[in-house]
Amino acid sequence: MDETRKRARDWQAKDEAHESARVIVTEGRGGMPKVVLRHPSGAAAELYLYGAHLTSWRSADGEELLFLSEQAVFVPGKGIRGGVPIVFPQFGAGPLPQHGFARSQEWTLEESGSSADGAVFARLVLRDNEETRTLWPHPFLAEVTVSLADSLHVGLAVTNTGDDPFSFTAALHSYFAVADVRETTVEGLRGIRYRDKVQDGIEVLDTEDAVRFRGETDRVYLGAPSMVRIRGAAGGRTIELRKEGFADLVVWNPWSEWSRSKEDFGDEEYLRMVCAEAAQVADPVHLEPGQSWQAAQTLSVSSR
Ligand code: TA6
Repeated sequence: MDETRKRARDWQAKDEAHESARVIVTEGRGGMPKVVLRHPSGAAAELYLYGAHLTSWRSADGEELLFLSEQAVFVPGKGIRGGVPIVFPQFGAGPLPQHGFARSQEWTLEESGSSADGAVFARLVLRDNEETRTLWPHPFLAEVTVSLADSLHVGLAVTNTGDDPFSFTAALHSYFAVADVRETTVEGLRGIRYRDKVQDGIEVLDTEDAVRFRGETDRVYLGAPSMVRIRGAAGGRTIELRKEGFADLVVWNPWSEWSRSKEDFGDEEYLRMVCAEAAQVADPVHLEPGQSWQAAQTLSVSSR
C-alpha cells in the first residue's frame, strides 16, 4: 500500500476512534442505558433512553448546569426528578397521567455522531405501542434530538402516522441548577401574560423586570418571547434559553411544602433549582394524518 493511502487509512481509523468516543452508550443508574455525548470543547451531556431524558449538561469547564435531585429514582414507570423530562402528549394534569407518557417510555437511539458543524448529537425516537395506545389511541412518531456544541440544542418533533387527526400539548421541562433560587432571576417576561397555577389559573400581566422567587411559583407564560435569561444559575452563570416552535414558557419552583411532600426530591432542594420550560400549552398542536410538528430549545451559558 502506498504511503499516502496508508496515512489516510490511519487518519480515518483515528477519526473513527475519536468519533466513537464522542457518543457512547453505557449503563446508567438503575441499570438503564444512557447516551453520553462529549464535545471536543470539553462540554458533555447525558441522555437516558428511558424518557429520552437529559440528566446532565456540563459546560466546557465542567460546571453542571442541570439540576438532578439527589433523591431522583431511575425506575421504570416513574419520572426522573430533574434534568429535562419530555412532556408529551399532555402538559400537566388531564385525562392522561400528569405530563403524559413520553417521560416513562423506553425510547430508541436511532442515530448519533458528529454533524457537519462539529456538534455531537443523538436522535431518539418513540413510536406508539400497546401501552401508549391504551392511554392515547393514536399512532405517532416522536423524535428527540440532542445536539451538543458550545450550546445545547434539544429538538422535539411529532408526526401523526395514523389515519385520524390528533391534538397534544408538550414541553421540555428543564430543571436548571442554581446557586440559591432566592438570588436567581428569570428575565425577559415583562409585559407577558401568564396563567398563575398558584392562584387557580387566573391570568396575570407580568409587570416586573424579572421573575424573582419568594415562594411557590408556577406560571405558564402565554405567547412568551423567543429568549429568556436565567441569572444566578450554577457557578454564577447566566443561561440563555432560546425557543422555536414552542409558543409558551413555564416558570416553576415548588418551594418548601411541595418539596417536603415528595420522596424523589430533598426538603431543601427547591433552593438549588428552577424550571424554565419551552412549552406548547395554551393552544394544543393539531396534526392531520401525515403532518409533523417540530419545536426546539437552545441553551447557552455565559459566565455572568
Ligand atoms: O411545569 C410545572 C409543573 O407542571 C408544576 O405544576 C409541577 O407540579 C410540576 O410541573 C412537576 O410535575 P411532576 O409531575 O414532574 O411532579
